[in-house]
Amino acid sequence: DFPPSDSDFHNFDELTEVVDTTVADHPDIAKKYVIGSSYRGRDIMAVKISGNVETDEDEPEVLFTHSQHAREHLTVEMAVYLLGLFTDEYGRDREITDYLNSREIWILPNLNPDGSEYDIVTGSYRHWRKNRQPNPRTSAVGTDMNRNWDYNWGCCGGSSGWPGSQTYRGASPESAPEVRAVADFVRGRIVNGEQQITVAIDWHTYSELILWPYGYTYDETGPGMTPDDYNTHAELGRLMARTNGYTPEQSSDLYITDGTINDWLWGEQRIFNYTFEMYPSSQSGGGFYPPDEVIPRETTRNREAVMHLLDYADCPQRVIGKEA
Ligand code: 0X9
Ligand code: CA
Ligand code: CA
Ligand code: ZN
Repeated sequence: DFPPSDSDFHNFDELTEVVDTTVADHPDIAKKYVIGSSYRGRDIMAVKISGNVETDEDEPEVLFTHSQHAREHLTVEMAVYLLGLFTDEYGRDREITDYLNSREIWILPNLNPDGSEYDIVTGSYRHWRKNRQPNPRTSAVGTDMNRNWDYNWGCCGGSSGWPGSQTYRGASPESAPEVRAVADFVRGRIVNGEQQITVAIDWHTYSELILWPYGYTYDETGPGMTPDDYNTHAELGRLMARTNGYTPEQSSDLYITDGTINDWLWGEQRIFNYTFEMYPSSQSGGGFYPPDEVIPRETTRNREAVMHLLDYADCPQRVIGKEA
């Protein structure tokens, strides 16, 4: 489990309990789905939150994915925070009530439960990043899920073909069962030929950044990314960054990656999307392991950014004064 001094963090059983309690207490607006299993058989959960949650209404859908990387435990706390925020404030906070009555929100609170548990099971942190899928003909375990997505997979020197690497891209795109489950879920949100999800955030730590695609190239525009697409990403990214003090930039300004969820969500699904790298800004704030005392402050810090994302879900291009 987590060390006693960090007991406010939720391990996977505790997260599951939060999800189950949340949907039990708010059955009209919150519903749990199990969209697949991890390599070791743990549930990949999705929670839908919306007015009339039982009905698939024709409302823009918003996706939050958390914890692709095992050691980035603060992102699970961000999911716990959002679950509580949306359900507790529905019918109380006017803005949240209006958003939940006009959008359908999907929170996937832990994409990599095997990795999360492996990281904490000894009681001391192991700095684990990847999933826990074995690789044939080597003792090196794990695929970096955020290099395993099926868009320009392994194209550009932004991942490794060596199983021992922290950024091992896997044997083939979607070879990680967790990535495959989430990709199938997102593809499943195509209704009558139209992707229902319009905007998304994939939560990571750390560095306090808001990143937008593409990550595989330094170019701003390219195949499938017009100047309007780029400027929409950039303007909404900057708008959100003004509320939380993170630094907004294109993903590749940090470093080149290939096979990330960001590039796939845009390149294949045309979902406007961001990587949020949460607290701290640098190693001195605790790196991947900040103390649990910071959880309330550093999750609440992203409330207004999330509200902006929900606001623009009906038409992200509105942020640059265009109607799509
Ligand atoms: O490398 C990653 O997958 C992300 N950073 S992390 O430290 N959380 O591992 C960043 C992904 C965003 N894409 C690029 N930076 N190109
Ligand atoms: Ca609804
Ligand atoms: Ca819908
Ligand atoms: Zn990460």
